Amino acid sequence: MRYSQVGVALLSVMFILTLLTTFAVYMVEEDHLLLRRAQNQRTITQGTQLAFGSEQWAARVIQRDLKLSKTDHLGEDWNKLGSPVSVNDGKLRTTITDLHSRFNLNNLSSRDKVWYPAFKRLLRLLELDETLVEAIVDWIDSDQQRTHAGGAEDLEYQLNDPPYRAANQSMADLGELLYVQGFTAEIVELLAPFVTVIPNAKVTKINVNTCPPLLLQILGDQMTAADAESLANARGETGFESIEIFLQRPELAGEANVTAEPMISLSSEFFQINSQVSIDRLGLNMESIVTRNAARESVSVISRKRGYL
Ligand SMILES: [Ca+2]
Ligand SMILES: [Ca+2]
Repeated sequence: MRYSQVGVALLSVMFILTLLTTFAVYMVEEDHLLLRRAQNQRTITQGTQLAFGSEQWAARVIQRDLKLSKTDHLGEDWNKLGSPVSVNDGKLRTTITDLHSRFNLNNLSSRDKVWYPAFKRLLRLLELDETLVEAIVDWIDSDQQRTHAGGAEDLEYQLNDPPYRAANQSMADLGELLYVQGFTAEIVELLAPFVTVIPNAKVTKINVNTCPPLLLQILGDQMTAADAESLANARGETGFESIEIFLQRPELAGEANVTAEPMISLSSEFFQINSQVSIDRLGLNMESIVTRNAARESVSVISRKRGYL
């Protein structure tokens, strides 16, 4: 048995243990009245508990990963979840996404020399208007000065119907982008696979072991799609082991070597756990953002979003 298979088997055992704890709560006598309303309520509670069980389990997988490697890459156990698991009358699907595999929009709090030009490159590669970045900077920065003609502050948002104001602070959710001048649902959908919002003022780097090739291409102005593909392939099954090895790659020779350095990492701190529960007629999706502290070997939830289908 390969090591990774042993790893996955162990994860399943951990998962079952977590669920047993959850289900102990539901081993209660059947309600004789069988009121549909009570049943619905019970299904919602049970589904919610399952989602929390899934979150707890995934958090343990992320925590356990610290003991297995110093870097984070796509060949690791946390990235192997996703198969639906049958539980009692329902199904549960848990997935973990490394949020450092995306561009954190909260890095755009000013027209800096690192993230601002990199985001412009992303917009260009997606064939979007580069000045969209100006509106994000204004949305996040604390002042009321438009940074550029493409920007927008209270004065511009007050003209909308209904009028509203710029957030003037870091974003809390990707959905907020729909309020930023120039962004439409189509643009947000196009950007979504490559960007994230980590509800934290801190700048987060891009993990080059987990990000899509398009984000490798924004590391330098002269990078081509072929360079990015070649870099992604060079990660192999276990990813790059050091930043030095990565920066020495021929694809990054010259200017990209300098522009890439402040943007990249090989390990991650923020992850998103998705717990999809379907039980009875209920569909529940819970998104939890967690932060992992390597020094303390701890994982804690910083935000949760729940939606019913
Ligand atoms: Ca790891
Ligand atoms: Ca502002």
